[in-house]
Amino acid sequence: MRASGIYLLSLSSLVLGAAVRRSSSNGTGGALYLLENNPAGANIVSLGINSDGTLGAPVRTSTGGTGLVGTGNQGPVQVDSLFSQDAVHVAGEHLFTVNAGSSSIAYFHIPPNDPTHPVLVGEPASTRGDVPNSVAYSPKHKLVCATNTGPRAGVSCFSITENGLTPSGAFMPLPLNQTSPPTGPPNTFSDIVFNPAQTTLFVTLKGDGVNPGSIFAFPVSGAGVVSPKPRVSRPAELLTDFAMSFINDTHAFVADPAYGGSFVRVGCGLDVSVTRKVTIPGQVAACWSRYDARRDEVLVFDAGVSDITAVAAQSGEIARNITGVAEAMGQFDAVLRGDRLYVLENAPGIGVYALAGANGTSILQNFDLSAFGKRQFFQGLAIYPSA
Ligand SMILES: *[C@@H]1O[C@H](CO)[C@@H](O)[C@H](O)[C@H]1NC(C)=O
Ligand SMILES: *[C@@H]1O[C@H](CO)[C@@H](O)[C@H](O)[C@H]1NC(C)=O
Ligand SMILES: *[C@@H]1O[C@H](CO)[C@@H](O)[C@H](O)[C@H]1NC(C)=O
Ligand SMILES: *[C@@H]1O[C@H](CO)[C@@H](O)[C@H](O)[C@H]1NC(C)=O
Ligand SMILES: CC(=O)N[C@H]1CO[C@H](CO)[C@@H](O)[C@@H]1O
Repeated sequence: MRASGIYLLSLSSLVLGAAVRRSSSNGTGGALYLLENNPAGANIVSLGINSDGTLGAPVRTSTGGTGLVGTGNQGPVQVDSLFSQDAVHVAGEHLFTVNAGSSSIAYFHIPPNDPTHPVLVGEPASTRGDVPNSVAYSPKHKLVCATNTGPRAGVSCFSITENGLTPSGAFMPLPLNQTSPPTGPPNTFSDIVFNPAQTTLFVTLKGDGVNPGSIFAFPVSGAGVVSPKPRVSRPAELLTDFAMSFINDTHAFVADPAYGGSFVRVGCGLDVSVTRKVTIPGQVAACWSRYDARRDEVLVFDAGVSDITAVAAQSGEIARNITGVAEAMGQFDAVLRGDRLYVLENAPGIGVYALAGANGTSILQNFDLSAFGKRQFFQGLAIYPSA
């Protein structure tokens, strides 16, 4: 009697929950996600996307863990709390993010008919390292890997299962002398990415302010096993190796807030060398980048400049300036889908751009998040569907 009463109660709350959910996601263009890296409890913030690309109201979903804010010259940093790109990653109906404070990776399933309510799959999995700050996924190998930029520094990988994440291989330590919270941005990992063929896993490490940074290239076997012995490259031109964006399997762009960024070539031995240094005039901190395959351009986002720089991938020349939202005061993590570009701003907001149209590039929306949450905790940007 009692048990069936509880059953009825939970059934009615389920039905109610479903009704509320349906009415809150009227957009038909999927969802945009960012991490709220809050030490008191981290969340994925989901914004529904309307068919024209504009954003709807933000919704929080707990990551089942806690965030952590890095330390700068003047105490806890106010923006880019993880010193990274790719704190949130979406592939197919999978979403992955980092719990920097609880040193775990959260894996969500995105319901296609309700993408603003991603559902945790199992419990977040311990990284066996400290302070995970960037995450990558290989669909081919069903493998998730993350950088840990705290005292136990290195890379951890997991296989995805119906019940959550299970460790794949041992923790792979990398030489980094850090604390928790980490002190940065110098001397922290920035980005982790698979090359397009998913045969190699790359990690970027910023230099310490005196010496160049490093790029670690871990070979991935056909069976999806990541070799714990990376090839390490330290090209003299790369000082503050930040976001790494692949153009194809042998060429990538590495953003460098010391001057703009560099095009690099990956050799047969996985050695990484600079083919062209791109100095961006007026740059302040060019940390984030994305490759736009439609226009064969790399877009570079600067924490201190509202305009976005487009660099032609073929020639390596700066192609154009994209006028950014004036109130943005800088551009951070970004994600592209077709002709739509979404950028997390230095200000508490997200800029939505149309990259092609009758009048060229235009600003579609400046979505204000100031009433929603604290800018300090916003990190990463990902989109569903991703193409
Ligand atoms: C690590 O960093 C601390 C603090 O900067 C320093 O005292 C220590 O000597 C470093 N250890 C190594 C092995 O470099
Ligand atoms: C990869 O991209 C570079 C830079 O745009 C280009 O020069 C090269 O031809 C490309 N390689 C292949 C195999 O497409
Ligand atoms: C981009 O625009 C800004 C502001 O108009 C200007 O200062 C800068 O020189 C431009 N950069 C390029 C590469 O055209
Ligand atoms: C292009 O600009 C014209 C003139 O400012 C405006 O009337 C028109 O709506 C714009 N079209 C698009 C697609 O933005
Ligand atoms: C994606 C999204 O939420 N779109 C719209 C849903 O409906 C509300 C209220 O009408 C709009 O404000 C959103 O933009």
